[in-house]
Amino acid sequence: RDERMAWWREARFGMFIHWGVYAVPAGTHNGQAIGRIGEWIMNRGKIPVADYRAYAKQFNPVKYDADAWVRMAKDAGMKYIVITAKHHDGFALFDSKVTDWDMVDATPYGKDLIKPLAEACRKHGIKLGLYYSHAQDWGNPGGAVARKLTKEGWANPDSARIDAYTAANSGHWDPVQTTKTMSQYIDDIAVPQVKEILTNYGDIAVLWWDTPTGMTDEYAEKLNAQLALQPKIITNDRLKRPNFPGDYKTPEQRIPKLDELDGKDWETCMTMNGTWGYKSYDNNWKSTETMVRNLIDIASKGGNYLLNVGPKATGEFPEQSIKALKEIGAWMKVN
Ligand code: FUL
Repeated sequence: RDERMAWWREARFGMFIHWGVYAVPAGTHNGQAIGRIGEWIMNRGKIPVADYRAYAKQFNPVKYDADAWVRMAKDAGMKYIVITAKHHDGFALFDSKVTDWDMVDATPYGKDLIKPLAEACRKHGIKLGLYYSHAQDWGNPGGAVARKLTKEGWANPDSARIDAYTAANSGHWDPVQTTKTMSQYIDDIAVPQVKEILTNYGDIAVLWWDTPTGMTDEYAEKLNAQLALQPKIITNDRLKRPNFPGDYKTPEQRIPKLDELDGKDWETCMTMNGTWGYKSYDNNWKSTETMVRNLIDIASKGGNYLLNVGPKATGEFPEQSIKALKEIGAWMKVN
């Protein structure tokens, strides 16, 4: 394990990328601003599966330049990239043979987005990790749904009825979502897709599981077994708690205090503004100074900093992210 972890322990700094169909609505659905993090818009807005799928028809990132993305990460001093191969909306950025809810089949762009990124990472000596939402999947039948209720209710005029429905259906809001069991979803979608992402893109350095909603040890075992396809891979701690601790812990949006450290490896993931997935009107940007201070704080405590970029549907990074990456890179060069 120490051997597998060696590069990661020295890396200190990586780029998280949250990219998917949610970059199209970018925080607004039917003229209504949907609260909180952008990649949750389908759930927060209780958008029916068919309506959300319509957004994919507008996902045409013709300005996507994987090489430029990797260079921006590298110039900022980052050593690895972790991108959302599939987030909770179930949409695969890669070419998946087990569903048509993917980049190749559901969008006008029609091309795998992971492939060019894997190639660019290899070319520039940057490690590539893949985030995969293994339990939650709101777009493929049978996937789990975590409920994130708030005091004000759902951002939907019909929220009372929908609330009653989700309460009775484990968080699901569209009958299509429950046409399969979770066990079927694990066998038909999650396991084969993890196989796909660990087979088709060369070396994958990290598998970043997320939100173990509804997971059993049996499901986790099936998914975990796929890691054998990449003998050098490392994983985070989100496959299933507590029996699958993975290789490192993942404090989210926070830096552990000194007395919380227990000798285990850890990585703080953090947004540059208030959202992971792109939201057109989120201007709550951290200053570059704050981000550099965070990096110093984290590195001095022995952790890694996974700093997020939420690209637009066009394939471009937000201007503020580009600027921050440049400024962090300038600081890294003199220190
Ligand atoms: C969370 C997810 O629910 C968020 O959407 C985001 O991906 C974050 C890094 O992990 O648990």
